[in-house]
Amino acid sequence: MPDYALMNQCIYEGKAKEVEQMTKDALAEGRHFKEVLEQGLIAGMSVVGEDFKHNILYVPEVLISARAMKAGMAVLKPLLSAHGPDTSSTGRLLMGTVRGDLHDIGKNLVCMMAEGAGFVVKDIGVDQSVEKFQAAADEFKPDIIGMSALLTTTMTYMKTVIDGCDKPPYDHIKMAIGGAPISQMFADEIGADGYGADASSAVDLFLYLVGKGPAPKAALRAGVKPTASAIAAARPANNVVKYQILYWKDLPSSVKVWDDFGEVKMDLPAKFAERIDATAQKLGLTSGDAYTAELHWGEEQSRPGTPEDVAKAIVKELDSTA
Ligand code: B12
Repeated sequence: MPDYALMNQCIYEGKAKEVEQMTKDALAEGRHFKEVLEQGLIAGMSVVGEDFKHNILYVPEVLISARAMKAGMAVLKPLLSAHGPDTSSTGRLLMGTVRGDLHDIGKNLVCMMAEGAGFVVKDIGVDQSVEKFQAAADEFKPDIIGMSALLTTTMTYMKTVIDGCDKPPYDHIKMAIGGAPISQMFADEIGADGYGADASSAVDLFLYLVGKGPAPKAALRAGVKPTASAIAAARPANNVVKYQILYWKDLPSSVKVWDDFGEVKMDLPAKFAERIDATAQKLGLTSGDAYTAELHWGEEQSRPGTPEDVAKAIVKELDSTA
């Protein structure tokens, strides 16, 4: 019997090679590919999804887990496609980033998490026109079309795709949207069926749209969590926190600070992201994989104070030296 608990743990820790080997071993042992998919891969990724939802894991860690799951999926893919359209799947999701937009890290993450939840996913990539979405829908027959946009200049194109799919044979397909500049208000404005603020709310939304989950609660972006006064009172006066800075190459991007009572994550001001963007483009590290490969946490350090105060102080210091 394969050690599925260990396989789940390897996905959580992002051990791609181990996941790939364990998937191969499970099949060689004669286990059904669906069992390996559900108990080995999907179960592992769902723990990652839950921890991401509760801010225990952050985007870079989830990306690393997603890569590990992808390594296992690559082994199962030929078997999955050999069995034709999977009628027992959770649903069929067609995903793409809209025309003019090359950002795909968030989209890829949503695809991996949706696969992890049992959806059959077709990802048509970045810079996709309404005609390309329609052509892919003709062939793939999705229940949901998911669109991603990261630029205020490209998000408006989502309406073009929605309008283009508001006629037979596409009008039964649910239209979901997401990306950093997107909000529920924008989704309502352009007639989308739903919006997801992050990968785990995206999966909740997709489940709802195929009638397999409850209506998602109003999507809110995770920010600095309000700290209950009871927690503040429990902190000793000489409290010490730990912190780490997230870097892209040697460029800082965000900071996380925690103690026994809570954790805070803060992004640095927009100019830091702009600098990272410019450097990534100059170096040609623009594909999702090449870009994420450069993300890493700096060493763990400590300071006196509360997570909120220390996070604010570090952001201020980095800002003043930039
Ligand atoms: C990485 C990055 C890049 C990389 C992209 C690499 C890649 N292959 O994706 C590179 C360097 C190529 C790049 C280029 C550019 N970028 Co850029 N980039 C970013 C950056 C730093 C991070 C984006 C990201 O990956 N976030 C992490 C992912 C996981 O989050 P996410 O995409 O939001 O996805 C989550 C949710 O939104 C949701 N979601 C996403 N899609 C979907 C879909 C559905 C259906 C659902 C339900 C949910 C959902 O779930 C995801 C997972 O949790 C942001 C800054 C920032 N902090 O956001 C700027 C940023 C988006 N970029 C920006 C800009 C301006 C550009 C450039 C125009 C720069 C330039 N001057 O050339 C170019 C544009 C290229 C183009 N035509 O697209 C601006 C956008 C400003 C604006 N409001 O329009 C930002 C905000 C930086 C800034 N402050 O200036 N960029």
